[in-house]
Parts: sequence; structure tokens; C-alpha cells
Amino acid sequence: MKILLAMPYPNAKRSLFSRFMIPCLTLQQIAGITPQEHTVEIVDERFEKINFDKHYDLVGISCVAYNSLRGYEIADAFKKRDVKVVFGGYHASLLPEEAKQHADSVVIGEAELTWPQLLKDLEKGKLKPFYRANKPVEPENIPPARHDIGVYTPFSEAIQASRGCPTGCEFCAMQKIEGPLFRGRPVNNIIDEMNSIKAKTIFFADASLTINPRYTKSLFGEMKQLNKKFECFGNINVLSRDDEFLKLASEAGVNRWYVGIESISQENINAVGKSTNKVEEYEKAIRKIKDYGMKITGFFMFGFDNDTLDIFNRTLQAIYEWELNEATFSIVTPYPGTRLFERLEREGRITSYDWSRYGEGNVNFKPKKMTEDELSQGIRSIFEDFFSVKSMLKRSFNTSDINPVKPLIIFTGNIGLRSFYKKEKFNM
Ligand code: B12
Ligand code: SF4
Repeated sequence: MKILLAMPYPNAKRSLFSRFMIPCLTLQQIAGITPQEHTVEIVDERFEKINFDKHYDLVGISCVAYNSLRGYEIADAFKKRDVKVVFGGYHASLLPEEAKQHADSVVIGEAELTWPQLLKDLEKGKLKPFYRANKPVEPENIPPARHDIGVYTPFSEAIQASRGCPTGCEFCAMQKIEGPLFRGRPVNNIIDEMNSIKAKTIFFADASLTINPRYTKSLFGEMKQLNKKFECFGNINVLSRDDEFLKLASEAGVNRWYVGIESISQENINAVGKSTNKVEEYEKAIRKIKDYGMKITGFFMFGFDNDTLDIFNRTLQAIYEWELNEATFSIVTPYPGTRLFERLEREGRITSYDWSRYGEGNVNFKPKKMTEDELSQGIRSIFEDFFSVKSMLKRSFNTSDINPVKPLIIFTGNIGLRSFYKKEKFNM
């Protein structure tokens, strides 16, 4: 069969900046689990347009909440042309009945065990409406992603070493797909896959590489030989305490940690169940990561139940005090299927079910201790301050690096991020 795998993107502008974006591992992974007798094409709408007039036997669409409406448009257009359509990914897995209205079939959860079966059924004319992953795939049975197809982004490629996160934060959809059980792929398989990647930097699409430090240390030990750079997600508990872990990470070539700091209020952290985070350890983690020569991007969320109006200023002051040079700001978003969504719905606090607003820049619920408008304005003001020319210049030129070009690179990167977030997330 001729199969198209697509990742929707609403209002894609396909600017030059898109070449700096992280490519879509999801589509390459589904291609990797597709038996070789089929031909697979990948279109990530951030980079390329879909050709609706080309012949395909099957179109597979992957989406999260925020791009699901565009996904339904694509599905409807192909169905009009009598092409079979299948949905998968976070949004379709969490709301399968909704996705089914636009598709012939929906794959719920991980696809390694169900997608090959779906293809066989389709060839026999016996496609079922739903395919549910009834058990987690064994990590040794996760094949490498197809890094040979899709648009080549020279700066970064993605890989996944493990599945599963045991923490289970109230707002996070991760466990709904990957489950709570940590499953690390055999280290050799990962190194082999890394060897097939041309880009100099590899981004780990794992929930967190600090869940099982022993496993990750052995992976870091093997990554050293590759002479590449790596970026990964990790949690405060390990990053603030485990020097051996940080040393091995740095020696392996890890140059950036993405860390879900989420909130500077321990009350908020406890309420959402992010047991990896102790507010008093944030600064230590940030300084330690930097001491080992790596960068850290902190992720912050606003609109938690204990957030009062002063949270924006207090967070900004903390960020400047800790000398955290990179940060992203999001509005708490109740993704369908999460415990947060269920609770807010029970409490009658969800204000919008328009999924195109679920990109973390809009308020879709009634906050507890401020108005919707105050939350929306507050996050925009912290964003404006952190990405003001003054702040950007300060953190760009406040580097101990003797290379004179470095500050300019950091400054240009900040300008790029600022315009990206302004347009794509906050509609400013
Ligand atoms: C890398 C990443 C990004 C990258 C790249 C995104 C991309 N387009 O690939 C960037 C930084 C750009 C990004 C941006 C955003 N992201 Co993001 N991202 C991730 C992350 C960390 C990894 C995704 C990944 O590659 N996974 C590995 C693949 C192999 O797993 P998978 O996608 O689950 O696919 C498997 C199954 O789900 C299934 N499957 C998936 N799709 C399909 C389709 C078909 C047809 C079939 C058969 C099967 C199938 O098969 C795969 C193999 O089992 C995930 C968390 C995670 N670890 O998954 C968050 C995550 C997907 N992102 C999320 C969000 C919210 C966003 C943003 C809205 C955040 C923001 N405000 O900027 C934007 C949205 C942009 C967009 N249009 O996608 C949420 C989604 C929540 C939701 N329910 O909607 C997640 C789950 C993070 C979280 N914990 O909340 N993201
Ligand atoms: S630790 Fe991270 S990946 Fe795990 S449940 Fe919490 S937010 Fe999701």
C-alpha cells in the first residue's frame, strides 16, 4: 500500500525558522513500525504542504489537542476522495469517539503492537473501528525510527530511548499513552539508531531521562563515542543531587536539559503531584547543571489553584536571581483525558472546548484566585519582561565564554524564540 503519514499544523507559514525546529519523531517512528512491503511518505505541515490529489491507499494522521481541528480538516478532505483515514496520537487516543467521526479507524495508545495488525486487516478489507494497545510494548521490540525519510533538519533530529513516566502529574497526558512503567530500550539499539542520524544534535523525546538514573548512566557512557550533542528532559530531584549523573551527561555530550520547574509554589507542586520537585532544590539544580558546562531551559506554568496575582512577579524575580537564562511560559491547560480535565469539568470550570485554543497560550478554564483576564495578561507580561531587549542583552552578554561570537548567537536565538512564541503561542 501507499501510505501517507501526516502531522497537521494550523496556519503553517513554513518560514526559514522552521529549519531550526525539532523534526517530528512520531511520524518517523510509525514509519519504522510499518512493514517494509508498504511505501511510506511523511508530511509534517510545519515544513511541507500535503498534496491532496496524489494517490494514497491510506492516510495516517497524528495530532495533539492543539492541531486536532486541522487534522480533522485533512481527514475530511481525504475521505471525500475515498481514501481510508486512520487517526492516532495523544488527542485521538484521549478522545477516540471524536476522532472516529472523521476517520475509518482510530489507534489508541502506542502503535507498535496494533499498527501492523491494522494494516493486515485493511488489506483483507476487515478494518476495525478502534485498535487499542492492551499492553505496553516491550522496549526491545521498539524498532528504530526511519530517520531516512521526512524533511531533513540539519540542526537536530529526535530519538526516544525510553517510554513511561511513574510520576503522573495531574495536568500531564503522558501516562495515558506511555503508561506509568519506565521501559528503557536496550542501550545498543539506541546507539545503533543514533549512528543512523546525520544531524549533529540529537533531541531525546523521552518523558524524562532522570527516572532511572542507573539506566541513563549506562546510556551516557556509550553515547560518549558518538561525538554528538544531546538535549534531554530531566527532573529536579536527580539534577540537583546526583553529581556522577551530571558529570557523565556532560562527558556524553549533553548540552541542554529541559526541566519542568512548573511553579515556585510548593503548594501548587504538591497539589498536582509532581513529587520530583522541591522548590528549595531549584536553584541548586540550575547552578549545578551550569557548573557542569550544560544549559538549562526551565518550563513554567501559570494558573494553578494556589496562584495569586503576585505569582508572575515572584517567578520573574526568582528566574533572574537564579540566573536561569532560558525559560518558557505556559498557561495550565486541561488536556482531555487528564485528571486535571476531569476535576475542572466536575467543578464546572472549563470555559472552552475549542481544541485549537489548547496550545498553552490561552485560558480555557476559570482560575481559582484570579480572573481569566488577569491570568492571560499576567503570562504575557512575564513573557514580555523575560524577552525584553534589556533582559535578552543582559543574558546574552553575561557569559564567561571568551568566544566573542557567542553572545551574538545567544541574542539572535532569543530574538527567534521571542517572535516564534509571540506569533504561535500568545497571538501577540
Ligand atoms: C518532541 C515534542 C514536541 C516538539 C515536536 C513536536 C512534533 N510535532 O513532533 C515540539 C517542541 C515542537 C512540541 C511542541 C508542542 N507540544 Co509537544 N511534545 C513533544 C514530546 C516531548 C515528544 C513527542 C514524541 O516525539 N514522542 C515520541 C513518539 C514516538 O511517541 P508518540 O508521539 O506518542 O507516538 C506514538 C503513539 O502515540 C502512536 N501514534 C502517534 N500518532 C499516531 C498516528 C497514527 C496514524 C498512528 C497509527 C499512531 C500514532 O504511535 C507512536 C508509537 O507508539 C511529547 C511528550 C512525549 N514524550 O511523547 C510532547 C507532547 C506531545 N507535546 C505536547 C504539547 C502540549 C505541545 C505544544 C502544544 C506545547 C506548546 N505550547 O508549545 C506544542 C504543539 C506543537 C505541535 N503542533 O505539535 C503535549 C500534548 C498534550 C495533548 N494532549 O495535546 C505532550 C504530550 C507533552 C505533555 N506532557 O503534555 N512538542
Ligand atoms: S514528570 Fe513530566 S512527563 Fe512525568 S507525569 Fe509529570 S509532567 Fe508528565
